[in-house]
Order: sequence, then structure tokens, then C-alpha cells
Amino acid sequence: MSKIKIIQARQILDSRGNPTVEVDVITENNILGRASVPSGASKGKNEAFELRDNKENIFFGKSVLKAVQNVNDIIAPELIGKSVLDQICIDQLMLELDGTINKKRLGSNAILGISLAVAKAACNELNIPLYKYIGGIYTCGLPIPLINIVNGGKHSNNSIVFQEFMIVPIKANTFREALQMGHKVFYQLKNLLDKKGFSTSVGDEGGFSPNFNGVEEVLNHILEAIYMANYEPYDQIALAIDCAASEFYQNNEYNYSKFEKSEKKIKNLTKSREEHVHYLSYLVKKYPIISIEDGMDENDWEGWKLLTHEIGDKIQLVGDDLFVTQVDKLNEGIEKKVANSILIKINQVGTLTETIETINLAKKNKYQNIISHRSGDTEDSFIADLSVAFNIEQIKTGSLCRSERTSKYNQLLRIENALGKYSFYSKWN
Ligand code: 2PG
Ligand code: MG
Repeated sequence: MSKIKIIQARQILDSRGNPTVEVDVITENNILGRASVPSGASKGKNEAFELRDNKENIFFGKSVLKAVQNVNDIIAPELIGKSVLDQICIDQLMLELDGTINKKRLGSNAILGISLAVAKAACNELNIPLYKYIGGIYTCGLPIPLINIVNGGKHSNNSIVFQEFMIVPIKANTFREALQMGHKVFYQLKNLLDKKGFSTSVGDEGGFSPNFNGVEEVLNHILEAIYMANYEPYDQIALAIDCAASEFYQNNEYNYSKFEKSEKKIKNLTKSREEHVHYLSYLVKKYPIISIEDGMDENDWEGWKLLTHEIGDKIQLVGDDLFVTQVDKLNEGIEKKVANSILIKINQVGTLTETIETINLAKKNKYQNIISHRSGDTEDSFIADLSVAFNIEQIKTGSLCRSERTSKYNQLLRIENALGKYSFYSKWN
């Protein structure tokens, strides 16, 4: 039988060294499913509620002992004896137990930890890979990685206002080759930075974090690194950015002066909605950018409409904070015809079942899904399997260093290897 015998949560540390929840689900056959929960820095306001203890003297308020307790004392007793194969029913039961719209009572970190650990226990019980358990026998597609190469915004203390600069190896034949291409550019950029006297230390997601003077200086250096690696920008390796615009939208304006107070020279760097859209559209013309995530603030629907109208037919426009992986937000976007793609983060919504509902809604409406990590992540590689499970064409999981990022890439390499000749590397749509 595949019944749950034990559910045990504990507090562990994520990649920033902050506490997070890890859950073990053990079946009557003593089969283990273990999962841990990631955490964002630039969070959407409508994300499911991440429960933290807020006691300043313990981990600066970031401990998650209450969430751990909620798993062990409140949720576990309700789930003992249930079959691990009953994912939908278990997720539903947790939603009912919580009873709030955004999982505020028990904490999305408590609920998600169980949801993912149940799925892992189930595939281990059946002795099949996680991606096949979730997706079925026809899951063979490896995603194109959006490889983070420069960190800015909230993921770094440099002066770059946009949060993420990524390279996209669109012309690879296999996932393995895509990583190799990315690696070449990553290290060429490192050489270039080193030569020019810039710092080669990395930010939260493993991308370099030099003190560049503005967005275009970043893009110019990445382009140079692509050339140094002997690749053709756009045709072989294209660029993607995550503006994380909600982080610099103030008083109805986009404020590009990240370090306005300390950098006295930087003045008047605010842009109106129209100017900001105009600038993004200029960048798309000038550089081989094929994807912009959170180009506009999460509540600036007018701005989103404008941006979509301006460049939505040319490139991928991804809603992250805007849609928070939730069906009702995505529905609103579909109705208002804004963006054309969605970032999928399991902890923005808080259960596997709800994540899959959002993925399906996006597919149905021809919005591109992109599976994503969080800036605070763990060695858990669940999202790698999730991307293959639904033959999702893109994954964003950080740079090519730091184990919490490479754990996902490594799992995708294992899957590609296991699928052998049946695997295929996704095409850019
Ligand atoms: C994002 C993510 C992941 P965070 O904005 O897309 O890269 O960052 O987890 O900090 O929200
Ligand atoms: Mg984002």
C-alpha cells in the first residue's frame, strides 16, 4: 500500500542562509519523499503567504518554526493513512484545512513542503522518475535554459536597476550542448570583467555582479562575451532580461536610480510609463533581446497594455509578479490581453495541483510557460522534473555556478541521459 505513515518537517537553510521548511513524507513501506521550499526576494504582492516567525532575535525574524509546527501538529495528523498517490485530494484537503485565500493560516511554505514531498514519495513508491510520475510516458522534452549571467536589482548590491540578465542558447541541439554554450559565454564574461578590473563575484542567483554603469553597459559586455565565445548573437545565443519593475516603480514612475542617495552624480533618472516602455522598445531594437520579464509594475495594467501593444508581437513578455502563478491573475491578463507568457513558481501559489492548473490555463490560451526557481533556493531539483513533465519549453534557474542552481541543471542532464534517443531539446517559438 502507498499510505502515509509519517510526515516530519524541520527547519533548514536556503542558499542565502535563511531558514526554510523541509518536509519528509514516509509511507508504510518506509519509502521517503523529501522536499524543501524556495523563497523570493522580489516578491509579487499577491503571492501565497510565506509564514515566518518575525522574532527579531532569531535569524533576524526569518525563522519558520511556526510553519514547521503547522506541518507536524496540524496538517500531518489529517494526512496520516491517506494514499500518497492521491495528490489532488491531499492538496485540496490542505487548502480546506487552511481555509484562507492566500494560505495565511498555515503558511504556503508549510503546505508546499508537504505537497512536493507527497509527489516525491509517490514516484519513489512506484519506482518511476518524478517527471514521468507527474507527466506520464510521453514526457521527453528538455527545456531551453534562460541562464542568468549578470545579477542586479534586489539580487545584488551593485547599481544596476534591472534584476536579471540572461543568455538563451536557442540554437543548441541538446540540453547538454546548451549548457556547454552557456558555460563558454559565462567564462568569457568572467575573463572580460577580470581584464577590465571589474569584480567577478556573484549575486544571489550566481550571475556576476559588477558595478556597471547602467543597463546598456551590462548588455554591451554580455554581447562582447558572446562574440568572444565565437557565437552569433541572436541566431545562436539570444538575451533575456527580468526588469522586476515592481521594485523600482514609485509614485507612478519608473525610478532607474537604484543608488540615488549614495551616488550623488546620478540625477533625474525617473521615467514615465511611456518613457519606460519606449526605452524597453529601444533596447529590443538595439540588442538581441527575445524575452522581457516583469517589464512593468505588477499593478500598472495600463503600462502592461502599452508594452504589449508596443513589442508584444516581437518578443516574449513574461508576467511574474503580475500573474504570481495564479489562475485568477492569469485570467485577468488573458482578458486584458497583456503579456504573452507566464513565469511558473511553485511557491507563489503553494501546491503542486494549483501550479498545474495554472500551467494548463496558460497552455490553453497560448501563453508560454517558463518554469522558475526563486532567488533563495535549495538543492531540491523538483522544478527540473516539473519542466520535463509538461514538456515545457523554457526553464529559468540561475547561473552556471552555485549548487542550488546547478542542482536543477544536473537533474536535467540526468533526465536527458535517461531518455536517450527519445529526448528532444525544445525549440524557441
Ligand atoms: C524573479 C525571481 C527569480 P525572486 O523575480 O523572477 O529569479 O526572483 O525569487 O527574488 O522573486
Ligand atoms: Mg521575476
